[in-house]
Amino acid sequence: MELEQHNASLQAAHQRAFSYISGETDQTEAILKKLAAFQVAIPSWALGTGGTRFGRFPAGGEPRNLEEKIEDIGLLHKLNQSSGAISLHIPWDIPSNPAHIKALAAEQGIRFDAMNSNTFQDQPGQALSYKFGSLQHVNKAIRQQAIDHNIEVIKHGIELGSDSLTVWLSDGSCFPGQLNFRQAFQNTLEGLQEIYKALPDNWKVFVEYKAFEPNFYSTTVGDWGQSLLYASKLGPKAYTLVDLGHHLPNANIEQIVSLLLMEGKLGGFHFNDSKYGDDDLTVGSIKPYQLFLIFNELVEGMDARGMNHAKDLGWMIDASHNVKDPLEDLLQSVEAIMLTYAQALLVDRKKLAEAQMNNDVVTAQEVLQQAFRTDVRALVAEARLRAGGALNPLGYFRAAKVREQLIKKRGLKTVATGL
Ligand SMILES: [Mn+2]
Repeated sequence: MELEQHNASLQAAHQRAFSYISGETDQTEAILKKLAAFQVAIPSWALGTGGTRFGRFPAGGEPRNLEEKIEDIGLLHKLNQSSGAISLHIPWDIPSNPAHIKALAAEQGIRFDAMNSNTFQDQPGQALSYKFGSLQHVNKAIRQQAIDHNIEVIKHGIELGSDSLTVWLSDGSCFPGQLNFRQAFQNTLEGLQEIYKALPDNWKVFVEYKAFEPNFYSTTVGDWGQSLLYASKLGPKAYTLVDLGHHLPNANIEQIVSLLLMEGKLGGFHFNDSKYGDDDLTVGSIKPYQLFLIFNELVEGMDARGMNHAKDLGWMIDASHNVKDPLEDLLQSVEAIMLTYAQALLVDRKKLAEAQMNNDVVTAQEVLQQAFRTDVRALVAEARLRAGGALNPLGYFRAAKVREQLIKKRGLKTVATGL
């Protein structure tokens, strides 16, 4: 089935819905422009079926190498026109021929977003073990190995045209007494300072925090306070990265986002959803209103600082799942992000500010929920259509039997690198 044919079959229904929503706002064209510019990076580890420590059930036709991962993202981007970036994980996806990989990505309209280092597991042939941490380690040689790895990741990123590094450390402790907290912090800070020195002038480093797991008593970058402390001590190229699944239950993430933006220290975002912990479920599948409140703060905070929504923060998905087709799941995640962004753009900011000034709590809630309860699907679809995408990416994916074709080409029992 051709894309044009798919779009033509849905055009009449789409036009009805689009006319309705266009009549609800005088911002239609401005919103469509912002939606078209907004791109979400797909992580190289989300293209295959994720597993748990209990099992893994491959979908079939999964990408066998970096080239095929880029092909898959190209496919997503062709359909939704909002996935024009990839976030690479090293060493799972070391480009053996960077010029070739860069050209391949450019062909598909994909750029390289933040690079991700990995000092949370030992690689085959690795000299020293990260069992008791990496940058926090009591052994200087192990800290140095972790620093060297991060510098290596920066070099790979430079070759590909990336301009940021995300550092997530699993460092921490599982039992009281295991660590001297201050020593662990100082070691980690010194390591990050060495990595920071290796950053090109136009690069950023994102310090990602996580409350717990795999360490269950303390985490050395455990919350936004600790991340902000590192980022502040490091300097202007260092920022905090918020991963939606990395908080303690019921944390007010929208408030964290608001204050980090106020301080100019919010660097990037990892989207996913969760019910219990770092569940890494499809974006918007569990708590869509929370996602809306977060986007509301993002839009308000970025506008207050005159930031470019599309370019000034790193937007990435960080999810992994066990039961869905990974590509269908990513289409759902990107769609949820675009819908929520569109809703946040619809918030009547003037009315909200007035309600806040008057302590009119009821109106403040009404303003937010008015936007949240607006069906913006036709707005997002129109932006996608104008950019050359599919009116219904998921519908097209199934109608065109994309997974079946991938299985035919790649086989049923393939496993994506890193999984
Ligand atoms: Mn993450």
